[in-house]
Amino acid sequence: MKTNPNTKTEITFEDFKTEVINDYKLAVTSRECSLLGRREVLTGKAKFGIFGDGKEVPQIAWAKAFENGDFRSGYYRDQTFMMAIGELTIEQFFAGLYANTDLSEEPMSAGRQMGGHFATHSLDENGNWKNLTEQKNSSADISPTAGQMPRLLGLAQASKIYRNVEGIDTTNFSKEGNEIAWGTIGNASTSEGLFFETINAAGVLQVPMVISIWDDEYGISVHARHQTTKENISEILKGFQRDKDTNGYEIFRVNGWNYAELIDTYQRAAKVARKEHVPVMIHVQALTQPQGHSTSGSHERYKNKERLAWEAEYDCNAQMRQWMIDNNIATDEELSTLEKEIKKAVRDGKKAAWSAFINPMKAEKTEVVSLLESLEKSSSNGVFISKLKNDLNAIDEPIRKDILSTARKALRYVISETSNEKIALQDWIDNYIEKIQPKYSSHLYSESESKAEYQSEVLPTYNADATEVDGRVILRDNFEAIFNNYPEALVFGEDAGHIGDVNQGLEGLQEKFGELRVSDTGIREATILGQGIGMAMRGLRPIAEIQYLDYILYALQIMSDDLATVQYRTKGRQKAPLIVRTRGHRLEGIWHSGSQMGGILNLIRGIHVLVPRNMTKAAGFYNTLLESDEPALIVECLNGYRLKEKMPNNIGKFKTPIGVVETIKEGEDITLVSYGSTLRLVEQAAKELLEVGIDVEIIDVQSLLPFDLNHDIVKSIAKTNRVMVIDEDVKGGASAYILDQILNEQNAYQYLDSQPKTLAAKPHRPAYGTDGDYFSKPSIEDIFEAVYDVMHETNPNDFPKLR
Ligand SMILES: Cc1ncc(C[n+]2csc(CCOP(=O)(O)OP(=O)(O)O)c2C)c(N)n1
Ligand SMILES: [Mg+2]
Repeated sequence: MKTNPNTKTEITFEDFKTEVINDYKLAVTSRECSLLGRREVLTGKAKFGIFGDGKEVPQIAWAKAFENGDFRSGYYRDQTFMMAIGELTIEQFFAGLYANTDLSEEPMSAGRQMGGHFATHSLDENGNWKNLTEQKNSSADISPTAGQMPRLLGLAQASKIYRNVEGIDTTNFSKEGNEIAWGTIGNASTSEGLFFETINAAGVLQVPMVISIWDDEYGISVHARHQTTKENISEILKGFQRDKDTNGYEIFRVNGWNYAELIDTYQRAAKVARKEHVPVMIHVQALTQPQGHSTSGSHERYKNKERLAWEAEYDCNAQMRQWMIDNNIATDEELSTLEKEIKKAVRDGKKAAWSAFINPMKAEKTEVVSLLESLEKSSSNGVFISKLKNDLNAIDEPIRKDILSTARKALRYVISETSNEKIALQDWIDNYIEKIQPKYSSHLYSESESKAEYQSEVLPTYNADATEVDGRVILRDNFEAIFNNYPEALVFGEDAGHIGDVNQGLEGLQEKFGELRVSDTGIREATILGQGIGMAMRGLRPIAEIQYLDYILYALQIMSDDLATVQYRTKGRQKAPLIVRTRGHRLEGIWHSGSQMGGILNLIRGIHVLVPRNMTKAAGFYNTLLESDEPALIVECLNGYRLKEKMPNNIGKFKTPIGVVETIKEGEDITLVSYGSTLRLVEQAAKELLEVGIDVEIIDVQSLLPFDLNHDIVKSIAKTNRVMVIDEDVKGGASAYILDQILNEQNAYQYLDSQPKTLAAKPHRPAYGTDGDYFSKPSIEDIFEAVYDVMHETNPNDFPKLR
């Protein structure tokens, strides 16, 4: 062989040999990490292990085709690839296994994710973009199988946008759209709907996406015959193959133990995807799992002797080794020496990682032991404190739980004592929690200067003769301003392109800004969401439209598992400031007027949830979010597009602040808290209540996450001494969330003279038609009567029983 598999330029046999040997070294290093990693779990030093053994060689071939600027979206088997691109050392591998919370030791997630979940840093320590074109990039993994697929689509589509849309500053993100988004998935996970949805969408969009399927015939214990029709994913996906007349995929099939063929395949795949923006599928077959699926079980339970013998023979590292000997690249002896050296290097790396993990905690233990020693002497409960101290001291390799729980328990023995030693321990505990808690809880939201909360309000302003227009016109004109102001902004969704969305909030914008920036998509909510995540991770400002709130459930898993956790799971080193636009509430029928707000709120902590009551407020939220670096969901009122609103004269500029409530009617008797479409009913009920002498105060929450950052609601309750939360979700949903915030975060209980109430919808889905709505959701009469009842209870003389 005379060609370097990487560059295809003429090289000497010696150079070639060196490259192969280096590749083999890496394969063996990765394998040794897996073997030792399993031992660390079985001996109790780490909690769980899932490794890349049996998948080493294809990942080395892949890494050779992976260039700066490219992105990976993969899963837990990809450790060899991460090592090959220089983004995972032996020490870091073990730091991940131990859950080291120091980002400089464990750069994947600072110990937040279990080992095998990989990431690179797209942001610096201040949350600013690094130059992604000068580094190899890996979007942060998530555990749900196939959950990496929707995001992969967006990572690939970003290249298409950067190549074809003019006016975007590409400096940090793209070189003419030449970047490939590389995906990996296990054979069994291709059974997931997300896989099929993504494959189809990438074929439609023709984006530079290369998906590798690591096929080891199993998904934990379940064989391919239960997973895949014909037991062969590339066989059944043959119809996606492009031909001279149609778009589609290039599909390759290659054995995972064949080093030379793998290198050739990955080079060919890269060429097609990078240059032509054609998606590629590489079915890497005949892979193995030398240690079984994970540390949780053993594969001898479900693989027969023949299969196990075959796996031993076709182990990709073993095959590569034999191939090297057969082709005079190295002798058996030379390789054995090399393998021994690697074993030692991995052992040393493991030891270093363990010391880095445990030493800081040993020091923390010493601090507490010494504090307890002093406390024991000064306390009448010294015997008990001494026992706690000795128990802690006996733990050679303590974790933070051991240390902190001992300190906290010790404090209980000195509850009724006063001493400097007690104060010292109290201070230590407070400082420790303050220092340590963020290691586990920071970065659920952005901590950068562009945090959405920092955006201050800019009010809409009006000409004296401002006209009243349909709400959707304000939204449309505001979107037009957004696309003019932000070349990197784009919107896509079902019917969002040609007709400008089902309610015409994007009317005419495709003509003005082109099909790439204002586009129609297939009916595929999960990948619409994923498209947004991937593009946002590469510096674009996507607005992903989910046609109706009711259908967000299809995308909710990806919002919850992926989008909501991006900042958190990377400790602020990746972000996806995606805006999800949807519309809902109060129209007609079970699937066009639902309000799953409680479910949404509780599942997507990490994403802002905004519920504007009209289109001016909604437009202001879009303007706010585009100036910030965080993801958000905006729920527009489905019945508000044709309601009249005054046209502001500062379209594109006014901003609705997030986390700020608005008092829309002042009153003395009771505070009514609501949001969105329901407010219109609350306002009407308020007018009618005034007729019987009840003067309510109405607060529009506007922003459910974050919630009333200034604690204005409790100020209102301090005045009225009564509160009712009204919404159209089921009982225990959003209204319960709001009441919890008011009672537990704002301590409103101290001002209450009446029981705090919630008024919500019936537990079933809303029935069809006007009567369906009337008998399913809180009506004006329901609100009137619920409020009246509270006042009757307070003052039955002035407010005699109504019914
Ligand atoms: C949505 C979801 N369901 C189930 C699991 C549990 N699980 C983890 S890995 C796995 C098997 C995956 O098999 P495959 O895709 O073939 O990958 P392999 O581990 O064989 O490389 C399962 C069922 C999960 N992580 N996510
Ligand atoms: Mg498998």
